Amino acid sequence: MEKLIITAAICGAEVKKEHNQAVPYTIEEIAREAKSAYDAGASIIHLHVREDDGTPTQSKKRFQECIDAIKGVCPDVIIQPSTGGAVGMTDEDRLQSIFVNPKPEFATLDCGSCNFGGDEVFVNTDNTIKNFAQTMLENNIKPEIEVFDKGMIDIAMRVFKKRLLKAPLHFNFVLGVQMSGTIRDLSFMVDSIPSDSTWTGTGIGKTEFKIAAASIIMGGHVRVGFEDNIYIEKGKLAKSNGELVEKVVRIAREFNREIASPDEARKLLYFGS
Ligand code: KMH
Ligand code: ZN
Repeated sequence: MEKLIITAAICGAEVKKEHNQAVPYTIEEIAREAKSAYDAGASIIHLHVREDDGTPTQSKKRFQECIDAIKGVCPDVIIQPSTGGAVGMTDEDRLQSIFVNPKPEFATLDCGSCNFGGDEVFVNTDNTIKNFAQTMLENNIKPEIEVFDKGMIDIAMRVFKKRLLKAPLHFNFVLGVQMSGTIRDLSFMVDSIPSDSTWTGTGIGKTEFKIAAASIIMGGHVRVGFEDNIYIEKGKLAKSNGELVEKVVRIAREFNREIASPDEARKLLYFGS
């Protein structure tokens, strides 16, 4: 089987220090958490940024500062800025994260709207998706298609048919937000994408390591991190993103999946093609 690409979603926009003290807010904390994940085996950092008080922001300046700090401690890591940001942000704000210098190699493209708990709805209209896809295409940024339920694959395929996405596509299946975190749902997603695609499995909350293990066995790639889950095991907070990545590496070893370096991940994901 191919080497395993591990993405670390180190920060997110929703989780707070009140949930786990190690959640990073400052530039130094973001760099510390990125390095812990990279040292443990992550080749991709999925990046949200915060103000020092923890407020989520899509400020280009803050992204630039955080990216420069991460590159200072792990120069070859792939940085994947979020264009999802936080619920309620405008499209214009959300897209600021990709206008850093140099342009990122990779960024998220959320391909539909979904419920985000309580009264929150994460809105991605068809026009938003097309606009974001076109902007990424024009700037030579590979999109990671974020899929919170099956309809989002169908939306992505319609955008693909309009030539706003280039094959081979890369999908990230996020289970446990809208669709449930079951192996049945993961299998259905995997069976629903073009056969030349690559994919990552992300389980939210207590489904994180179940979805990680299933993705490892099924030949996909894995995302873990504080954005998705703050526990290393039931009732025990993770000390760092690195600790979460280490656990994935241990599971992967049991199934003979070697871990991809950032350059190997670039090839496996067909960057530049
Ligand atoms: N924070 C969520 C509202 C992404 O990064 O593209 C959106 C999100 C998806 O996390
Ligand atoms: Zn995110």
